[in-house]
Amino acid sequence: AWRKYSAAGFSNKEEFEKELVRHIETTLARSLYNCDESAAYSGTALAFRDRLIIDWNKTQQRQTFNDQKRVYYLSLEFLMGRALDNAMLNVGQKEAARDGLRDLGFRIEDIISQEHDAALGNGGLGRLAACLLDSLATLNYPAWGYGLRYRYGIFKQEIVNGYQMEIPDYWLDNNPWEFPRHEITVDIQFYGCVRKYQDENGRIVHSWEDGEIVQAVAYDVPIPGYGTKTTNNLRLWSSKASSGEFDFQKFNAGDYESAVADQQSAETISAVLYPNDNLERGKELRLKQQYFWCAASLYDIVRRFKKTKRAWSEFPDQVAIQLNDTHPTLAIVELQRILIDIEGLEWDEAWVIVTKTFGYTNHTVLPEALEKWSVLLMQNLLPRHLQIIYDVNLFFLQSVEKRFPNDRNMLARVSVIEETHPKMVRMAHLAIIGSHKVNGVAELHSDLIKATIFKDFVEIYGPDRFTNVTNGITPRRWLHQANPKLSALIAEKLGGYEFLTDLTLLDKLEAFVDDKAFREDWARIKSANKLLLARYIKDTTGFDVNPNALFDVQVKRIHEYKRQQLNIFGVIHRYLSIKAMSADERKKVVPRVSIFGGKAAPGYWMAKTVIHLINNVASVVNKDPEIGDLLKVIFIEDYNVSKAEIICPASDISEHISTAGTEASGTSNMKFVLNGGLIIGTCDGANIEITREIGEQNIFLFGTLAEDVEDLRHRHFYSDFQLDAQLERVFNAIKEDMFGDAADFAALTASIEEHGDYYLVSDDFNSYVTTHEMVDETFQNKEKWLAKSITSVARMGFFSTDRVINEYADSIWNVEPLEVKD
Ligand code: 26Q
Repeated sequence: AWRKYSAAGFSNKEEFEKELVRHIETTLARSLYNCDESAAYSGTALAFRDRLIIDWNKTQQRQTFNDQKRVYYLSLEFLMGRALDNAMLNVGQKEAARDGLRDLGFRIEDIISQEHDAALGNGGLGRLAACLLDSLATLNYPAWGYGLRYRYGIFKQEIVNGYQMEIPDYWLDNNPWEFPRHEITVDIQFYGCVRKYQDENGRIVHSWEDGEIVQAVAYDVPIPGYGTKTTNNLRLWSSKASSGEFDFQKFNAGDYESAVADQQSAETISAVLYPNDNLERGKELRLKQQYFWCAASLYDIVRRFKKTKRAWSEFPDQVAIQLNDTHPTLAIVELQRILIDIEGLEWDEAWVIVTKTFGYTNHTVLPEALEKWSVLLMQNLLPRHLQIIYDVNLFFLQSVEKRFPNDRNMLARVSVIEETHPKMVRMAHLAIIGSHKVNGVAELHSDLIKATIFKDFVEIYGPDRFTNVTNGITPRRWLHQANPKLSALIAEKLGGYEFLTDLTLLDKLEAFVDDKAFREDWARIKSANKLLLARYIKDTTGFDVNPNALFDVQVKRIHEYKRQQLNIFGVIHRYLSIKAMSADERKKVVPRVSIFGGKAAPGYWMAKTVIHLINNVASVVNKDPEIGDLLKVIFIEDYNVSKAEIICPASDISEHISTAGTEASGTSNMKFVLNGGLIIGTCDGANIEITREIGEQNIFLFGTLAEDVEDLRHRHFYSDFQLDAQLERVFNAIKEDMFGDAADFAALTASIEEHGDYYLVSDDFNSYVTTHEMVDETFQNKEKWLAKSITSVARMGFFSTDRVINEYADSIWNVEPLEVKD
């Protein structure tokens, strides 16, 4: 009986309650009589954690025993959001918990919302990593994530007088989801120098000596799959002063400050997530973070491999490492260093192993986001790695020269070293040379990188090294968890929840598009979700919004290329138009709520200006008595994963309006469509494939095509720039101080009127406004709108990360699933 109890945890309401009470009274040392929501959250989390641990141990044992190839996903960001709801749904005990909590007088939703988001990421790239982990576990792949355990995640955003303020996100206090592994540590070296000598066998040896040592400590997070025992591991490294680093000599001599300073400098490495999204700034601490995490992860992976006692040549048969963008590129260099300097392999033998092991995913074409590190910085911090980079580059350039003799320009273009002042290491080039596959994240994006930034490499390696894996999202979090009502309705129609693990089954919904009762249910669910968001808006901003209005949403990081400025200019245009109308004309206006959310990188002035403008427009429009319900503008503070779970199910239309060719994929577009929202978008990133899947009659596309962007930019500079006439009216209103001091927004309007309109806001403004008129018109026809919504959801099967993971597994990793049995 004891075995059963401890191995099963709980499997019904009564057993859950028993566990909950046990944890509250003993683990938390609280009395049931003063158990608040926070204690109920902790008790529930601990009860579910016990469940996960059992499956987690089983999974790890089975994976070790079975000894087949594993995947390691290296990402500096994992934007996980909350874990409890996900754990409850994945082990299938949410109803037991709901009933048990109700018996104690709690609503499960209130308990779930006690949890602090795990926000170890900026945006799309970090959230993609989280969705991929969910699918890896659900599909039973033996896979580990490796990342950094930041003490501070992405900052919390507050809006004060219309301006963004950044508040530190300290999130680690009583986090039940992480397990410190104080026994799993790795010493990581920085600085120092390289000594070269001949050993007794006459072999040249490079020895990296006299550096500083920082300790990496492992913290493990269980990643449960949905409806499976497989519970994978996410290992996050935390930095700590190595015991040698705390200088007792200094301490005893009374030099406390300096003794503590060394320790603090070590702990700074994993202290904070860099809050830039799609922008790189060559800061030494960032490079330290990258090496610290790559070296610790590789040491761990190599240690695991060595236990199997296999020949080194088998390493790529046991290990696949995927690089989430170029941030972990040093892992390539570190593996080569381990193999040649420590394990004594020959260069060529080692390099074959390295390239077979790594795959690299590119997430951007924006030049300002391509990682470059100054050679001097690299030489100082990682002297041996720089030597290896130079050797990799030398052998690479020699091979290129053989194939393309006398093409010095080609050599300069593809070199890992950019010969500027100062010289720079181009991380993307290193990542391509050191990997067997390079992939983009949507078809257009993969084509663009082949045609532009990586064109020479396609010539050198042939097209086979480059491939596409279009992004997806996990339907567990983004449909079932975020929108339980819609998920239940779909399950009712399809006869069960199989669609959650085979999203293509959604296509069976098309048979019900004309089913009247079904359509009513569908519409009712959207209304209910809008009501929840309206309530959230009321609670957090104080504004009343009409839940029957068209909810128009743009939530994502604030960036010029994503063009929130186009959206807010469109809102101003709408406002001016309504102001100019007669009372009769106003009766025909479709009421709208324009909802914005997103963070600006703290140093990104233009993005902060856009936030300021949105908030100022909101405060003018929302209190204009002439406007009433016809238009409301809402900025939702501190947009994050858990807020996305409220917002996505409540949108009628969402905006994915990047300048064509700039958004690699976008993934929120998928979240909105999967939740029955329509989208307005440009022909960019995954919008194109969404259109292919759902049909062009079900999406509102507008704007310049990617192939025409360069030409237009050129013309802005070399022929007279003509501001769009309607946009000019908008600018005039801004300049007349209608939304506060015009000087605050001068840089924003000038970037368009005077500095070449790089993002083509003026070029696209007319078609944007016209397309929104079509949105209004379509929205008035409720039946037509509903049909589009249902049909689109039915056709979204392609965009599950389950499909994405199977593509990576087959075409890049060559790994097989491994089921975990009792
Ligand atoms: C690099 C160097 C130094 C500091 C920061 C960075 C850095 C950090 C984050 C560079 C880029 C990022 C994030 C990029 C990102 O989120 N890209 C998005 O990836 C999504 C998943 O593939 C795509 O859907 C989005 O289109 C893409 O913008």
